[in-house]
Amino acid sequence: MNKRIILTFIVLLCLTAVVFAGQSSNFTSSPEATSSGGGNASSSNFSSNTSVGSVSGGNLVSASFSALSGFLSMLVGADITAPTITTVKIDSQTVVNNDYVKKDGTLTAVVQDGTGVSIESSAMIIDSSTTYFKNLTSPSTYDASTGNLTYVLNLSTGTHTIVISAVDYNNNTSTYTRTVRVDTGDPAAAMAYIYPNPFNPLNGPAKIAYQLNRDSDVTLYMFNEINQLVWKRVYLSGVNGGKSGYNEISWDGNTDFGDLAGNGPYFLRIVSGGKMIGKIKIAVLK
Ligand SMILES: [Ca+2]
Repeated sequence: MNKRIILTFIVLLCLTAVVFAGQSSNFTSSPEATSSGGGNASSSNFSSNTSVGSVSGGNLVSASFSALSGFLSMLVGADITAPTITTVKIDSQTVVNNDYVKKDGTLTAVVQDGTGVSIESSAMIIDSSTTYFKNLTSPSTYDASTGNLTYVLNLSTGTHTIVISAVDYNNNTSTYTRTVRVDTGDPAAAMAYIYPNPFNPLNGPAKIAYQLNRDSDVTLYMFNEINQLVWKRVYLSGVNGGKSGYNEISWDGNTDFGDLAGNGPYFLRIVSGGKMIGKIKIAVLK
Protein backbone atom coordinates (compact mmCIF):
# COMPACT_ATOMS: atom_id res chain seq x y z
CA MET A 1 0.00 0.00 0.00
CA ASN A 2 2.75 2.44 1.03
CA LYS A 3 4.74 1.49 -2.05
CA ARG A 4 1.79 2.36 -4.27
CA ILE A 5 1.44 5.80 -2.69
CA ILE A 6 5.18 6.45 -3.09
CA LEU A 7 5.07 5.27 -6.71
CA THR A 8 2.11 7.55 -7.47
CA PHE A 9 3.98 10.42 -5.83
CA ILE A 10 7.07 9.75 -7.95
CA VAL A 11 5.04 9.58 -11.16
CA LEU A 12 3.29 12.86 -10.31
CA LEU A 13 6.63 14.51 -9.54
CA CYS A 14 8.07 13.24 -12.81
CA LEU A 15 5.13 14.52 -14.80
CA THR A 16 5.56 17.87 -13.09
CA ALA A 17 9.25 17.79 -14.01
CA VAL A 18 8.46 17.03 -17.67
CA VAL A 19 5.89 19.83 -17.84
CA PHE A 20 8.32 22.16 -16.12
CA ALA A 21 11.10 21.16 -18.54
CA GLY A 22 8.79 21.87 -21.47
CA GLN A 23 7.80 25.26 -20.06
CA SER A 24 11.34 26.24 -19.23
CA SER A 25 12.52 25.46 -22.75
CA ASN A 26 9.70 27.63 -24.10
CA PHE A 27 10.61 30.30 -21.62
CA THR A 28 14.27 30.31 -22.61
CA SER A 29 13.44 30.31 -26.30
CA SER A 30 11.23 33.39 -25.97
CA PRO A 31 13.90 35.91 -24.96
CA GLU A 32 16.08 34.65 -27.82
CA ALA A 33 13.26 35.15 -30.24
CA THR A 34 12.33 38.58 -28.94
CA SER A 35 15.94 39.71 -28.77
CA SER A 36 15.85 40.11 -32.55
CA GLY A 37 13.44 42.93 -31.62
CA GLY A 38 10.96 45.23 -33.35
CA GLY A 39 8.30 44.15 -35.78
CA ASN A 40 9.88 40.76 -36.31
CA ALA A 41 9.32 39.69 -32.74
CA SER A 42 5.89 38.17 -33.17
CA SER A 43 6.74 36.31 -36.36
CA SER A 44 9.95 34.89 -34.90
CA ASN A 45 8.03 33.89 -31.80
CA PHE A 46 5.60 32.09 -34.03
CA SER A 47 8.28 30.21 -35.95
CA SER A 48 10.07 29.37 -32.73
CA ASN A 49 6.92 27.89 -31.23
CA THR A 50 6.19 25.96 -34.41
CA SER A 51 9.62 24.37 -34.40
CA VAL A 52 9.34 23.42 -30.74
CA GLY A 53 5.93 21.88 -31.27
CA SER A 54 6.34 20.00 -34.52
CA VAL A 55 9.77 19.95 -36.16
CA SER A 56 11.73 19.24 -32.99
CA GLY A 57 9.25 16.73 -31.61
CA GLY A 58 11.93 14.09 -31.15
CA ASN A 59 14.20 16.49 -29.31
CA LEU A 60 11.38 17.43 -26.99
CA VAL A 61 10.74 13.77 -26.20
CA SER A 62 14.42 13.07 -25.61
CA ALA A 63 14.77 16.25 -23.53
CA SER A 64 11.80 15.12 -21.46
CA PHE A 65 13.29 11.65 -21.14
CA SER A 66 16.62 13.06 -20.05
CA ALA A 67 14.85 15.35 -17.58
CA LEU A 68 12.92 12.33 -16.35
CA SER A 69 15.97 10.09 -15.95
CA GLY A 70 17.95 12.92 -14.39
CA PHE A 71 15.08 13.54 -11.97
CA LEU A 72 14.73 9.86 -11.17
CA SER A 73 18.46 9.51 -10.50
CA MET A 74 18.25 12.59 -8.25
CA LEU A 75 15.36 10.98 -6.34
CA VAL A 76 17.20 7.73 -5.73
CA GLY A 77 20.48 9.60 -5.31
CA ALA A 78 22.23 7.66 -8.06
CA ASP A 79 23.90 8.24 -11.41
CA ILE A 80 22.40 5.72 -13.80
CA THR A 81 24.12 6.86 -16.99
CA ALA A 82 27.08 4.82 -18.20
CA PRO A 83 30.10 6.47 -19.85
CA THR A 84 30.14 6.93 -23.62
CA ILE A 85 32.90 5.49 -25.82
CA THR A 86 32.99 7.26 -29.18
CA THR A 87 35.16 7.79 -32.29
CA VAL A 88 37.22 4.66 -31.70
CA LYS A 89 39.90 4.38 -34.37
CA ILE A 90 43.14 2.53 -34.98
CA ASP A 91 45.65 4.53 -37.01
CA SER A 92 42.86 7.03 -37.81
CA GLN A 93 40.64 4.29 -39.28
CA THR A 94 37.31 3.06 -37.93
CA VAL A 95 37.64 -0.62 -37.04
CA VAL A 96 35.25 -3.43 -37.92
CA ASN A 97 35.53 -6.95 -36.54
CA ASN A 98 38.32 -9.04 -38.09
CA ASP A 99 40.06 -5.98 -39.52
CA TYR A 100 43.76 -6.25 -40.11
CA VAL A 101 45.75 -3.78 -38.04
CA LYS A 102 49.40 -3.01 -37.53
CA LYS A 103 51.00 -4.79 -34.59
CA ASP A 104 52.04 -1.40 -33.19
CA GLY A 105 49.00 0.57 -34.36
CA THR A 106 47.65 3.46 -32.28
CA LEU A 107 44.12 3.25 -30.91
CA THR A 108 42.34 6.52 -30.18
CA ALA A 109 38.91 7.06 -28.62
CA VAL A 110 36.87 9.53 -26.61
CA VAL A 111 35.64 8.18 -23.26
CA GLN A 112 33.39 10.51 -21.31
CA ASP A 113 30.86 10.57 -18.50
CA GLY A 114 28.71 13.35 -17.05
CA THR A 115 29.88 12.61 -13.52
CA GLY A 116 33.41 11.49 -14.34
CA VAL A 117 35.22 8.46 -15.72
CA SER A 118 36.98 6.43 -13.04
CA ILE A 119 40.61 6.02 -14.06
CA GLU A 120 40.98 3.42 -11.31
CA SER A 121 38.27 1.15 -12.75
CA SER A 122 38.34 1.91 -16.49
CA ALA A 123 40.76 -0.14 -18.52
CA MET A 124 42.15 -1.28 -21.83
CA ILE A 125 41.87 -5.07 -22.01
CA ILE A 126 43.93 -6.75 -24.72
CA ASP A 127 43.07 -10.46 -24.77
CA SER A 128 43.37 -11.24 -21.04
CA SER A 129 45.76 -8.43 -20.14
CA THR A 130 44.21 -5.46 -18.30
CA THR A 131 45.77 -2.01 -18.05
CA TYR A 132 43.80 0.50 -15.96
CA PHE A 133 43.66 4.04 -17.32
CA LYS A 134 45.62 5.28 -14.27
CA ASN A 135 48.50 2.95 -15.18
CA LEU A 136 48.81 3.92 -18.84
CA THR A 137 52.33 5.04 -19.66
CA SER A 138 53.35 7.49 -22.37
CA PRO A 139 52.68 7.54 -25.29
CA SER A 140 49.50 5.74 -24.11
CA THR A 141 47.40 8.20 -22.10
CA TYR A 142 43.94 9.02 -20.86
CA ASP A 143 43.05 12.68 -20.37
CA ALA A 144 40.09 12.86 -17.98
CA SER A 145 39.40 16.51 -18.82
CA THR A 146 38.91 15.91 -22.55
CA GLY A 147 38.06 12.20 -22.50
CA ASN A 148 40.80 11.53 -25.06
CA LEU A 149 42.23 8.03 -24.87
CA THR A 150 45.38 7.02 -26.74
CA TYR A 151 46.65 3.46 -26.58
CA VAL A 152 49.61 2.12 -28.54
CA LEU A 153 49.10 -1.54 -29.41
CA ASN A 154 51.82 -4.15 -29.02
CA LEU A 155 50.31 -7.21 -30.68
CA SER A 156 51.80 -10.47 -31.87
CA THR A 157 50.85 -12.10 -35.17
CA GLY A 158 47.40 -13.62 -34.92
CA THR A 159 43.92 -12.75 -33.70
CA HIS A 160 43.33 -10.47 -30.73
CA THR A 161 40.42 -9.07 -28.76
CA ILE A 162 40.53 -5.39 -27.90
CA VAL A 163 38.19 -4.14 -25.17
CA ILE A 164 37.73 -0.64 -23.81
CA SER A 165 35.98 -0.90 -20.47
CA ALA A 166 34.72 2.49 -19.29
CA VAL A 167 33.43 2.75 -15.72
CA ASP A 168 32.10 5.80 -13.90
CA TYR A 169 32.25 6.45 -10.15
CA ASN A 170 28.89 4.72 -9.66
CA ASN A 171 30.03 1.57 -11.42
CA ASN A 172 27.99 2.16 -14.57
CA THR A 173 29.98 0.43 -17.29
CA SER A 174 30.23 0.65 -21.07
CA THR A 175 32.36 -1.61 -23.19
CA TYR A 176 33.68 -1.48 -26.73
CA THR A 177 34.92 -4.76 -28.20
CA ARG A 178 36.57 -5.60 -31.50
CA THR A 179 38.40 -8.63 -32.79
CA VAL A 180 41.41 -7.63 -34.89
CA ARG A 181 44.09 -9.53 -36.76
CA VAL A 182 47.80 -8.98 -37.22
CA ASP A 183 49.35 -10.68 -40.23
CA THR A 184 53.03 -10.48 -41.10
CA GLY A 185 52.91 -13.14 -43.82
CA ASP A 186 52.80 -12.61 -47.57
CA PRO A 187 50.70 -9.61 -48.68
CA ALA A 188 47.11 -10.46 -49.56
CA ALA A 189 44.04 -8.44 -50.49
CA ALA A 190 40.45 -9.24 -49.63
CA MET A 191 37.01 -7.73 -50.15
CA ALA A 192 38.16 -5.86 -53.25
CA TYR A 193 35.41 -3.97 -55.06
CA ILE A 194 34.61 -0.84 -57.02
CA TYR A 195 31.49 1.21 -56.42
CA PRO A 196 29.38 1.95 -58.35
CA ASN A 197 29.70 -0.85 -60.85
CA PRO A 198 28.66 -0.40 -63.66
CA PHE A 199 30.39 2.95 -63.42
CA ASN A 200 29.36 6.11 -65.24
CA PRO A 201 32.24 8.62 -64.86
CA LEU A 202 29.88 11.42 -65.90
CA ASN A 203 28.15 11.00 -62.52
CA GLY A 204 31.31 11.46 -60.46
CA PRO A 205 34.25 9.28 -59.41
CA ALA A 206 34.13 5.60 -58.44
CA LYS A 207 35.50 4.20 -55.20
CA ILE A 208 38.01 1.35 -55.39
CA ALA A 209 38.24 -0.39 -52.01
CA TYR A 210 40.13 -3.37 -50.64
CA GLN A 211 41.49 -4.77 -47.39
CA LEU A 212 45.17 -5.59 -47.02
CA ASN A 213 46.37 -8.12 -44.45
CA ARG A 214 49.50 -6.05 -43.78
CA ASP A 215 51.32 -2.90 -44.80
CA SER A 216 52.86 -3.47 -48.22
CA ASP A 217 53.90 -1.60 -51.36
CA VAL A 218 50.98 -1.91 -53.78
CA THR A 219 50.56 -1.08 -57.45
CA LEU A 220 47.17 -0.90 -59.13
CA TYR A 221 47.07 -1.66 -62.85
CA MET A 222 43.98 -1.20 -64.98
CA PHE A 223 43.69 -2.87 -68.37
CA ASN A 224 41.04 -2.46 -71.05
CA GLU A 225 39.46 -5.39 -72.84
CA ILE A 226 42.31 -5.68 -75.34
CA ASN A 227 44.80 -5.83 -72.45
CA GLN A 228 46.24 -2.34 -72.84
CA LEU A 229 47.39 -0.69 -69.61
CA VAL A 230 45.22 2.43 -69.30
CA TRP A 231 45.75 3.46 -65.65
CA LYS A 232 48.40 2.78 -63.03
CA ARG A 233 48.92 3.96 -59.46
CA VAL A 234 51.68 3.17 -56.95
CA TYR A 235 51.12 3.23 -53.17
CA LEU A 236 53.84 2.92 -50.56
CA SER A 237 53.63 0.56 -47.61
CA GLY A 238 51.77 2.07 -44.67
CA VAL A 239 49.82 4.82 -46.45
CA ASN A 240 46.34 4.69 -48.01
CA GLY A 241 46.48 2.17 -50.84
CA GLY A 242 49.23 0.20 -49.11
CA LYS A 243 48.24 -0.03 -45.45
CA SER A 244 46.91 -2.91 -43.41
CA GLY A 245 43.12 -2.91 -43.15
CA TYR A 246 40.81 -0.81 -45.29
CA ASN A 247 42.13 1.12 -48.30
CA GLU A 248 40.08 3.37 -50.54
CA ILE A 249 41.14 4.92 -53.85
CA SER A 250 39.13 7.24 -56.07
CA TRP A 251 39.03 6.85 -59.86
CA ASP A 252 37.44 9.61 -61.90
CA GLY A 253 37.22 7.48 -65.04
CA ASN A 254 40.13 9.17 -66.82
CA THR A 255 42.87 7.02 -68.30
CA ASP A 256 46.55 7.97 -67.98
CA PHE A 257 46.34 9.01 -71.63
CA GLY A 258 44.12 11.89 -70.58
CA ASP A 259 40.81 10.76 -72.00
CA LEU A 260 37.69 9.41 -70.40
CA ALA A 261 37.53 5.60 -70.44
CA GLY A 262 35.22 4.37 -73.18
CA ASN A 263 32.32 2.04 -72.53
CA GLY A 264 33.33 -1.54 -71.88
CA PRO A 265 34.92 -3.88 -69.36
CA TYR A 266 38.11 -2.97 -67.46
CA PHE A 267 40.28 -5.21 -65.32
CA LEU A 268 41.93 -3.85 -62.19
CA ARG A 269 44.91 -5.83 -60.81
CA ILE A 270 46.14 -5.28 -57.27
CA VAL A 271 49.83 -6.23 -57.27
CA SER A 272 52.31 -6.48 -54.40
CA GLY A 273 55.79 -8.01 -54.33
CA GLY A 274 55.45 -8.95 -58.00
CA LYS A 275 52.31 -11.01 -57.32
CA MET A 276 48.69 -10.28 -58.12
CA ILE A 277 46.93 -10.28 -54.76
CA GLY A 278 43.50 -9.11 -55.88
CA LYS A 279 41.45 -8.25 -58.95
CA ILE A 280 38.28 -6.35 -59.80
CA LYS A 281 36.28 -6.30 -63.03
CA ILE A 282 34.77 -2.91 -63.81
CA ALA A 283 32.10 -2.06 -66.39
CA VAL A 284 32.21 1.51 -67.65
CA LEU A 285 28.82 2.52 -69.01
CA LYS A 286 28.00 6.11 -69.88
CA1 LIG B 1 27.67 8.36 -15.19
